[in-house]
Amino acid sequence: MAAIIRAVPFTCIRYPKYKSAAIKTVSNALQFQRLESTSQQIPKLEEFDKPQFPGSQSRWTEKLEFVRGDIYDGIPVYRVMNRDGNIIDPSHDPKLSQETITKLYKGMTLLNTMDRILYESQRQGRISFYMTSFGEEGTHFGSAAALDPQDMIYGQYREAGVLMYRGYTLDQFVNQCYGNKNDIARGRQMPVHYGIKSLNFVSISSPLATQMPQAVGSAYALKRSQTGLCVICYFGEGASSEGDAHAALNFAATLNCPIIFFCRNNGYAISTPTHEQYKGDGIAARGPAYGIPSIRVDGNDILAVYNVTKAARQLVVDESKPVLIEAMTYRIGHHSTSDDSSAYRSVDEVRFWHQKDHPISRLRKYMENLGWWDESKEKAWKEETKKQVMQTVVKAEKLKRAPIDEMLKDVYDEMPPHLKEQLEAIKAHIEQYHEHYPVDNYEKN
Ligand SMILES: Cc1ncc(C[n+]2csc(CCOP(=O)(O)OP(=O)(O)O)c2C)c(N)n1
Ligand SMILES: [Mg+2]
Repeated sequence: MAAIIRAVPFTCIRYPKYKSAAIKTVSNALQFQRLESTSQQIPKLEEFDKPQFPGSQSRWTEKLEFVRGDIYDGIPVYRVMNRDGNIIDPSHDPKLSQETITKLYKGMTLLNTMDRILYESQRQGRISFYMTSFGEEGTHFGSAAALDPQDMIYGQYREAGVLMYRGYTLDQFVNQCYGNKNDIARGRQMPVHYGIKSLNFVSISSPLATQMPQAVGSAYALKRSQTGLCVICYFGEGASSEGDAHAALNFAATLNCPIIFFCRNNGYAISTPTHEQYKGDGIAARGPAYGIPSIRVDGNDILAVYNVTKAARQLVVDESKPVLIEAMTYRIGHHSTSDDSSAYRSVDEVRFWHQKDHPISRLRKYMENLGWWDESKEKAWKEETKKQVMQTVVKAEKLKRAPIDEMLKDVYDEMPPHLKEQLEAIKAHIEQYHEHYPVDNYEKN
């Protein structure tokens, strides 16, 4: 009896899952003390014959077996629509209104047009760098639509659609890529390294996975302030191989942080295909090892991405714990303007995804099935988007760059003496050799 009671708190602390059984056992035992004369059974001591090692939740075995990576078929891919845009199980149709679906479709296609034009701008030497999101539009818009606008977003760099859904304007995108005086970052970031406080979108930084522990820190702060909000952190499957990814997942799990880890598995980390990146069942399979509820979703099915992110948000906020989503998709474009993917993958492979499994065409089929979209609307909208983006680019190109003085500002609240000195030296140098610098392209102070 005494042994049983002593064992209970010990078991509960380490293994919360046994808590209710243990509490029941104790109350049974206590009852037994009071009802000695009845025939009630003392619980079997074998119930507690489980390994007591701190940090394990398993049972004993006498079989000598290695746990292999191929013990199961893999985590299934959740989908709502088939490739023809038909809903498979009507109970999973989120039944978004025509207005919402049209907004999502228009956003995805606008992003697509903006990507084409800014990609070409880089090829023509008008901007220094660009990254497209071709083929991944469903992951951006499907997830963004399921969030609260106040939820904090940490991106990797290929999530322009999330920002577009939040309300970042074409002017803001294009000014950032041109690094002109109207760019919020005043030209001090590489193109596509967007960031905007008012939309709760933290500035992009290129070193892979650095956003992940930072996002967990934000989520921890949100948990402490009890706002009912959460963080979503986007990252590529390539970034998941960074040590920072491990640190982030483990901290989020152990500190019970309200964060959605959203992995875009697009098949490549630049030229490295997934089969050379990892040997396990993708990224979702890592979640349970961290104690994180995880799910895999068809990233080319915007409705599935929406459902999964919405459910994840609910879980994250209600239970204050992280969730891991692995959205399966395909990077149709080159990694960036610094890459030529024909060196490491076939044209046929890319064509398959472009023609047979594209998130935009799938949503279009869904809309056409409902009579919400047709060829003439498509044609008019395509022309409209092209016009809008071209006009924005023309405007952005005419704008000067921010004054040279701005270059070293905003790093510190107050500029320290060593930066002041450097700034004076830069200005004196440009003054002396002004004929070698395009000084007229910069706004005067
Ligand atoms: C720490 C670090 N290592 C390497 C790089 C170079 N790099 C930039 S993007 C990239 C691939 C990332 O792939 P993934 O996370 O799958 O994202 P995707 O580009 O496919 O969207 C690499 C290796 C980097 N930016 N940072
Ligand atoms: Mg990738």
